[in-house]
Amino acid sequence: MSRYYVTTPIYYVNDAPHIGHAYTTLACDVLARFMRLDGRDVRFLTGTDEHGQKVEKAAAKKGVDPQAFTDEISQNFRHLADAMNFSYDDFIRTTEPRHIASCQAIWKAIAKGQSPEGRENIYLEKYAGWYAVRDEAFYTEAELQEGPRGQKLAPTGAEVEWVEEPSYFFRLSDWQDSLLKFYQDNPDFIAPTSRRNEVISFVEGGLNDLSISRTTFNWGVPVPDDEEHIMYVWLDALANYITAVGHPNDGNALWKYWPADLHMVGKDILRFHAVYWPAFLMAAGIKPPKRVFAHGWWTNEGQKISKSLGNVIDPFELVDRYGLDPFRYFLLRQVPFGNDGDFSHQAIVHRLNGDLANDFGNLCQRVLSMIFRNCDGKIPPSHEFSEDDIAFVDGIAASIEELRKLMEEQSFHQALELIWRHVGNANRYVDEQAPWELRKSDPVRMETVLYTLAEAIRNLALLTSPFMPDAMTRIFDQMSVAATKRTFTHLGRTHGLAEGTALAGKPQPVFPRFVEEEGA
Ligand code: ME8
Repeated sequence: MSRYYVTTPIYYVNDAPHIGHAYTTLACDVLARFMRLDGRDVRFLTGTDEHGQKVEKAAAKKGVDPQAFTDEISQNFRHLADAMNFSYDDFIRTTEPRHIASCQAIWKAIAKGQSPEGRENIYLEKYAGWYAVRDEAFYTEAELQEGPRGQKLAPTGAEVEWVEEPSYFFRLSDWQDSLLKFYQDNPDFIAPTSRRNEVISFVEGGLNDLSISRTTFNWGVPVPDDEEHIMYVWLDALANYITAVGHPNDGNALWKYWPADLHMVGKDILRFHAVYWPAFLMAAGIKPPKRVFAHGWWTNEGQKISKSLGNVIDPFELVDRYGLDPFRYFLLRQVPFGNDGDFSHQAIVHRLNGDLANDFGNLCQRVLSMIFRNCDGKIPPSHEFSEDDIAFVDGIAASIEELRKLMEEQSFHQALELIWRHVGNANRYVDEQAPWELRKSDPVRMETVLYTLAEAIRNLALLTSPFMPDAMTRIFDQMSVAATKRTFTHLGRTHGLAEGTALAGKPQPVFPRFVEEEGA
């Protein structure tokens, strides 16, 4: 069975989860669910990034010990995963013993190897330069900008501070050619293409060696054989992807999942994943991942989302207000994946009432109610299909080929557009065939039409279920589709609906319209 290993970034536990975290993990969840339904052996990893100065400072601000602080905040990300129905297989925390062992092992492997220029990969020096705690990143003087109060800012807008301390360095500069060759040999490694080009020109511009240890605070993984130093939080964090599949224990059965098929990240952290991470891995003698996709940024009604602006979007509230699946649908349908997107309540209501309630919801409700009323509550016999009936249902099932391609490219919005073209066809088919008229004039044909539509709905629900698993489960339940028949092998006509199967009762709308409350 072909394997599929997909990962989310591990989120900093300095703050409450917000819409951005929900978005990235949702994209991975949809991929994981799609691949499972398609018969693949899936591993889906998420978790929390718990070391570093940023987390240490957040804990100190609350007057709590960092371990107690991370224990508490990490739970909030699990709660988000539950609230969003994320089907992760493993939730890693970087403070776990398995991860500390893995970090120290990758450090040792890097230190043991040599750079392509035949030099040691890790050497001890002093770091004197700029550091942004918010980004947990080092910046050169040339990269800095002046803020409104004359202060120095990183290109991300984060405040920087001057740091001078003994530090181990990773000889990144020696890995430039190897990285460029790797990008060339693996054209799908970085997506979308515009981001790939950015990374390549950054690497072509020359790489500085990277400071990979800190000495002025303690909240991190100790450097092997030098207890004065803790590992740079990004080396620690990136290693989570191999820890979770069994590194450094070579005999671990989970290692079969490496290299990962996809690291899903936001565009803010692409450089860490597409430059530093493959260089660390190559230096440690481990294969780099197959692909990194950097998606875009959500803003709130046109404004950057930030705690100081007080416009952070709470995913728990949105799930409560609009329902889980409409929210999941909106996030992946509204914005071409890879682009930035703007959140607005108006836009989500529009999607919910249009695409979901009017288009998909109405289709199901109309058809299932007609079956319930006119066919004794049972899936009617199909009798004889017309060529159009066959083309209509087979067309839906055949779109799996195109969907596979779109999912491999992470084109979620196009995948949904494609499914919704078939939803549109199905609604047109209802109108053209007018089964309510056939009831008197040709009841046998009415049964064929309703059977065909039931099959269409079942196939549409299968294709949609990675995106909206709960709502589609409700549709399958209403139609009494056997639990074992809810995978992609059951796409197609007559592969899942037995004639004469009783519906599970009077059909209920799956996507009720959203009605704005008075004064809301
Ligand atoms: O960077 N729009 O963690 P983090 C879209 N711990 N996505 C957003 C977003 C927004 N407005 N805001 C955040 C870290 N994200 C590191 C990662 S991985 C080895 C270590 C998402 O908590 C997006 O995926 O700051 C972004 O890359 C991630 O949250 C950053 O999460």
